[in-house]
Amino acid sequence: MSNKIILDTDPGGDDIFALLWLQSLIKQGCAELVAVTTAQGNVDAKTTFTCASQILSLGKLEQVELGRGVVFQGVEIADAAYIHGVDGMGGLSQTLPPAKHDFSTAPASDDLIIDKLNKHPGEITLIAIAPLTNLAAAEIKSPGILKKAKEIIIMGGAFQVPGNVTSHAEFNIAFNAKAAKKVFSSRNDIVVLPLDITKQLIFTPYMAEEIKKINPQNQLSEFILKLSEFMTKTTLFYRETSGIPGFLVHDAATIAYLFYPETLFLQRAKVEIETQGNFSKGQTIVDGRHFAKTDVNSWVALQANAINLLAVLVEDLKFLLLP
Ligand SMILES: [Ca+2]
Repeated sequence: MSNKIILDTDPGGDDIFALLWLQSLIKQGCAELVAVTTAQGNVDAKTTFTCASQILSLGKLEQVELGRGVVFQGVEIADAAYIHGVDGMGGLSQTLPPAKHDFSTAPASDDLIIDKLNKHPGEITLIAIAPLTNLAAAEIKSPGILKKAKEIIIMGGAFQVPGNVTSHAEFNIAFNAKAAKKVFSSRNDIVVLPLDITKQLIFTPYMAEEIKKINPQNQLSEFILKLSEFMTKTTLFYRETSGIPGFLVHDAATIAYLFYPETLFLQRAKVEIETQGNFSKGQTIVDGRHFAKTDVNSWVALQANAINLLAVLVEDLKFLLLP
């Protein structure tokens, strides 16, 4: 039986790796992509939409419905074009087939989430690898809708490590902290993949070269290699990998949780979102003291088997490239 999935995404280099990994699992018959809902985040809503459409076309998934991101007016932090390129994919959009989906007529991402969850209550896993604006908008429009997901898996937060946009906050949460708070109060079993583990997930150009050997003539092989090289360059500049040549595939951790849970260790916790603090806005907090865990809302991954996680990612991307 395959997993029905909605991917909420703001591509983004690491989003693209999550989406390609998912495409391999679809090819293997393990997953079914019900819709992709794009979000404003790494770059603006129209650019993430176009980027996602191009990646879907590249994987011959242009029939998958694509939502346009709900625009959040109160953004206080810069987008992440400095890491991912102005097109969200290191300038490589020119090399891909044009977008097949039309932004002007596309459904809003929150409406698409509401529609799909109502049609398949309890069946769809919602994977959120972007700021949580779309999910929160869906919950505000249709209170209780997020409970109709089979499971919600989020890449976001930083608990025992520094943040990546401020000293204490991670991008997806800090971009729209109030939206994050809304989503975390929607149910008691949110799965969280924070920077604590994604900082260990360094994908290297060497891995991309190994993948390319499987089918060097395939357009996707070259795309994976070029994207890896671009992301590695910006990542080294911003010192995200302690000088190791590679880049962090944060968002891919969500796919690992769903299909290779043996690579992650999770802790039951009540995750709180700081929406006020002068210095800590967007921080994710759990109480680590030895008290009864009342009112828990999440499962948080704080340890990972990074070597095996990256190994299965590489092997699945190889499978995707097989003719
Ligand atoms: Ca993302």
